[in-house]
Amino acid sequence: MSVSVPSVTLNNGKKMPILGLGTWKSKPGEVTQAVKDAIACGYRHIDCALVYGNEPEVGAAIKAKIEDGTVKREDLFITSKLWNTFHSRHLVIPTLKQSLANLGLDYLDLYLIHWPMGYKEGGEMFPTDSSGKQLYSGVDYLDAWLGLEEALEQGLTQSIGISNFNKDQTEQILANGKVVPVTNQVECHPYLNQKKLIDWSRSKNIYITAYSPLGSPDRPWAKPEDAQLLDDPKIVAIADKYKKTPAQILIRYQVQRDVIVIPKSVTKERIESNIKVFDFELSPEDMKAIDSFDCNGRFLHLNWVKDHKYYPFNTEF
Ligand code: NAP
Ligand code: SBI
Repeated sequence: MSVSVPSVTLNNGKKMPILGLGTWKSKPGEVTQAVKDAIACGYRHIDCALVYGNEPEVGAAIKAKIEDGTVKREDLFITSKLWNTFHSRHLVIPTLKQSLANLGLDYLDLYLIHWPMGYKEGGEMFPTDSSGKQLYSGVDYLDAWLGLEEALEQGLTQSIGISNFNKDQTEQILANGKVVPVTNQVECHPYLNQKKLIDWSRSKNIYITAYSPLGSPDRPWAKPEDAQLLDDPKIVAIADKYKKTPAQILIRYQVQRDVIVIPKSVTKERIESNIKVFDFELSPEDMKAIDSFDCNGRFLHLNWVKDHKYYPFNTEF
């Protein structure tokens, strides 16, 4: 049975499915089947990025599901992201075209600046010095934004947006760009519910997209002693009450607060259950209870680059 996922209307009038499939850490050997399974059960929105190193394998699944008649290109919403080593304005369109070639597409639905921080350009995606420290570029994210605006004008992408930008950085884009970003994709789950950023972004007609909505348990730097959102007894108790899984509660929480959400899985049963969140409603009391779990619990703090002048997480929100 295929689920019909509702869409939100972005500030440019385009529609975006409120639930999509994440693909970071999805191995090239697993992601083609995962995306095929996702499209078969109703996902129409896939979140990709050049730096994930698996766009060709995501593209193979898209091609297969178009060829077998399950979907048409226009039914799908495909996002990719500009990596930190390509922020110079002249690099934006060639880099976007690389993602298009990888994915086998002639346009993206959404292109995001992946992070406000620029890394040293012209070499590897994670350039380091001899001690392993990340090497930065001084390139301003506004430069990258002007490149995204050009890509939009050329029809290479239907919409443009940002990711991991704080309020002040977003204000810089609003003050200096011509186009208002449609979304800011940020970490968001009950331990870091982003209420202030959501409320402020809403006032500017910018949707928040919640990444790592399950707490990113497969993040490479996770330690066994770290808190596990999916195992939180308070989440498990709510799940039991609704006869749903903890993941379904975490996904429904975002949908119900009008936040776009992109859980990742390569497991067919999980892909299928994670989309079944449109047949129940959390009570206002349970939404409030989940809101109260906020504890500034950021899993993707990237504190190894916290001395970058554009590191986004040194401000209140
Ligand atoms: P996530 O979606 O919070 O968690 C993914 C993990 O949860 C995987 O280990 C997955 O396992 C597991 N999982 C999925 N469904 C489950 C279920 N029903 N029950 C139990 N475990 C389940 O983490 P994420 O990958 O960090 O975030 C989601 C997506 O957001 C990414 O894939 C990426 O597309 C995007 N993202 C963007 C940024 C950014 O900087 N813009 C940063 C992080 C993430 P299996 O896969 O083994 O099933
Ligand atoms: C990567 F491909 C490699 C490392 C890494 O760490 C930070 C989080 C991130 C990212 O920048 N976007 C993601 O989805 N994950 C990532 C990606």
